[in-house]
Amino acid sequence: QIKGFVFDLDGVITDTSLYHTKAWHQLADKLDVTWSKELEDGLKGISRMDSLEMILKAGHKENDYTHDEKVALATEKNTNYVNEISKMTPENILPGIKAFLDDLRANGYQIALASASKNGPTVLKNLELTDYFPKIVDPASLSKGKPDPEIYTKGAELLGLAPETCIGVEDAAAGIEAINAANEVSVGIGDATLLKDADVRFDNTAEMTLANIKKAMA
Ligand code: B16
Ligand code: MG
Repeated sequence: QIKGFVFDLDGVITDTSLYHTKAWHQLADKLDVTWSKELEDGLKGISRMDSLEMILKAGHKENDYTHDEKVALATEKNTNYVNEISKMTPENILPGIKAFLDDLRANGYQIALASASKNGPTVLKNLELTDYFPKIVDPASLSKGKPDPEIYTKGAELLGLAPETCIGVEDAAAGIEAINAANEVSVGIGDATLLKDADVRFDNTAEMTLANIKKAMA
């Protein structure tokens, strides 16, 4: 019996993953690290500092910078990202998401946000969706990022629900891994190969409806 939904933000509620990608790609170019689709997919859902490490490792440069220099590089990426999200409006909500959230509310499901992004509350505000997410896991409170289950475990805890009664929604492989390890039901949005471990998967957000989820879980 499903009672709650725990949502990823970037790539599920809105397409900020495009802005994250753009800002990291720009930094990778500056650092002379070759950009690839593999790197792009691998970065999704990964925390800011872990993302930087992943990029540096891809270029075998992880030992070339001090901790303070790494923080400065991550801050530079974030400044570019924050500039992009400052222009966001409710028009940036992905197709069907608003209707889906309304449907969840109308049917008494509880809703929480499990985004690795420290910019999550700002994005929700710009999308005018803050009211839908009374419970938000604070990414700064986490000891480990996705694919560790911690963020999804905390999401269920915030809702006061057993993990088995929660559905987690994700666009990233690392996120699906986290949901599965937290013992929640995983719903993936996107590529079938990338999200092969999702319990239920849709090509895009427009296909994610309560009826379609129930059908897929039956
Ligand atoms: P920030 P999600 C994740 O958000 C993004 O997918 C990932 O690309 C980003 O690096 C991470 O948030 C941290 O974001 O730098 O804004 O704190 O997909 O978990 O909603
Ligand atoms: Mg995501």
